[in-house]
Amino acid sequence: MKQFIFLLFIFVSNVIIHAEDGSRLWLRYEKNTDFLPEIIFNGKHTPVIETAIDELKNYWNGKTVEFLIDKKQKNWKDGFEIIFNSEKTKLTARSEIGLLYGAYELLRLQKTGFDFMLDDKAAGSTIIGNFPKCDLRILNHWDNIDGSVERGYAGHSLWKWDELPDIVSPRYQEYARANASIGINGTVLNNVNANPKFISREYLVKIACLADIFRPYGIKVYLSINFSSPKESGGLPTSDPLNKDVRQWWKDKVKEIYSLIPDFGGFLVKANSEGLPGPQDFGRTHADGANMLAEALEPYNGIVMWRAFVYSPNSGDRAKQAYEEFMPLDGKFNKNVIIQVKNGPVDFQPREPYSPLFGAMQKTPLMPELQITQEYLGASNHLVFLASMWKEFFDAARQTFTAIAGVANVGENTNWCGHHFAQANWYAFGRLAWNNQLTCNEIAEEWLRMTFSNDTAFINPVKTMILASHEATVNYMMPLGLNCLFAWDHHYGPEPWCNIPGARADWLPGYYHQADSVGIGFNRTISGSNAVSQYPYPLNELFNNIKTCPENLLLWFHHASWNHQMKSGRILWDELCYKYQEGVEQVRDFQKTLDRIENFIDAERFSDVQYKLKIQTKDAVWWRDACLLYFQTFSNKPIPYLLERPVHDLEEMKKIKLNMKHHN
Ligand code: GCW
Repeated sequence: MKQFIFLLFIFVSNVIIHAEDGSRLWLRYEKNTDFLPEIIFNGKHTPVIETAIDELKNYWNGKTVEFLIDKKQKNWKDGFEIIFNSEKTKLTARSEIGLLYGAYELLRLQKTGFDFMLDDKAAGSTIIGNFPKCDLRILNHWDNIDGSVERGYAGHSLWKWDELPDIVSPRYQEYARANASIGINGTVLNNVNANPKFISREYLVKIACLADIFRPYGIKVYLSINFSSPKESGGLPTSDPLNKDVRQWWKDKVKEIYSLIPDFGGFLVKANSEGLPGPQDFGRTHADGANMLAEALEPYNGIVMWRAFVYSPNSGDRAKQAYEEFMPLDGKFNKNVIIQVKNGPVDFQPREPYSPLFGAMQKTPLMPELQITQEYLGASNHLVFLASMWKEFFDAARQTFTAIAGVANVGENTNWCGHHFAQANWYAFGRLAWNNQLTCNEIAEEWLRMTFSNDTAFINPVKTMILASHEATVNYMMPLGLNCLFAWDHHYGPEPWCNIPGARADWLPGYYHQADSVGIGFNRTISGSNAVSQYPYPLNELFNNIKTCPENLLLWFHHASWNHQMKSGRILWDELCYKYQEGVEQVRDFQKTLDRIENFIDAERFSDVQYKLKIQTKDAVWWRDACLLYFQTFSNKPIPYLLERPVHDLEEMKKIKLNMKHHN
């Protein structure tokens, strides 16, 4: 009977259907069977070139492709130029990796239905040039030695440390391929909360094995290090960065690493942050610490990515602290140090203003750290297209970057990211790291075409949905500049009331929302913490003035009265209620959108996403009710009568204790 249904299915659909578990990501090319295109290359056949040739031989449906290397095109970086005409396609790059990226571009264009002959008819050929804006496009894995992933929602780590180097999972290569296809060229394999063991010989051998697999895809390996490694694992009495023996220890360690991984990228360091060791433990500065490592790495062209995510409970407004700590060090770092700064001044919240360090540190290269994993955006349950949030950052920070990092959202789940649509965030990170001038619209459309269908009846509504999804989430979680209303231990659901006796104030929601009978929000104006003055003119004045402060950041910068007049004509309290309600309604609309396109996608992915949207809608209602009912205890105002009534009870919601395992 089963067989009969199966045959009937094939007969009716007339196509062979793959298992649609999401494992193929956006790389859903059909393999050439009858005919293999000719790929011409007269230069040296390196592993990267071989990858490029294989990809086109297997998946390019067009005629001959000729590869050319033109070393003179210095400013092309890793980019390429494609000249297409009816006879053959010429792909030129400055280096071998540019050819690989060009090969992926050809496949992308083919898959998304690009008309290669468009210009050809008129001008004889179509020319496409594509050059990256940024050199280092790096994923940061927060993967631990025991296989868990900090803030990971797609299962365990991809890296099987117990098996390596003897057993090599096929997913290592698939991972490298997926990254290369979107221009990512580096990966930090382990958590910034780093176990010193990662740089032991035992682990370096395993890491070298991964580096070998990634190399033909142009991906370099980097490691997070623990600042007290010399003491923890080197047997030295100290890890003081100015101590001669400590410096020598790092030099020897770096030498050992390069003997195993000749193209090793460098170190990522979280130091003197959230209890981790660092140079300040020895009365030294972040620059002293970073420069010691930089000196050891310099002979091999390695770099140090030193994180600026530092704050302490006794140093005033948390949003100001990274700036205060790092600005005085501007110009004091060695040239192979890059300061890695989270996009916002606090911590990957659903919406933050950009970190004022960007643009301010003029003598030190900075790289933004974006979070692809949805620590504060519904984990792998909520559909949130993060490109919208990142574009907001790029537009505001107005700086060119030589490097950019994204905290990865991949794990061993079959579909890699836990939610089919979370794959779009991995994709978007790569594309924006390559060129942050791309629009959300372009990226969303590209991804949808690659991952699902070229049918505009599918693309248009789904694109509208994903482009609205970040704002929708901000609306039902933390509108108007609110932030950090999360539950203490999982950062998934709401706990604006959370108050753990003895806990650090800056780890509790009340520190951020400051709700009282007068109003709500953190006063960061010149009459408050004065964080506004870390921004350049005229932004500082714009943020400082409640009349000109953008309303989507109002409560980030102001403690506004419940009766504050909003641009809509409503008072703040009512506006807050409307925003939460809007978020709920938006997600309900997403459910409708999805149901309408059911016939355009496979049943498996459809039902997975449908299921997740149900969770998201329930969660949106939970967020709305929790926040509004709690804040209502301060505002003492009714929820506007035109709006839906809460369906939860505040006291009941306070009892909810989530076991995050159910949300992975
Ligand atoms: O947002 C916080 C996270 C921590 C993380 C830290 C950081 C890796 O809750 O899990 O630790 O930021 O970025 O260092």
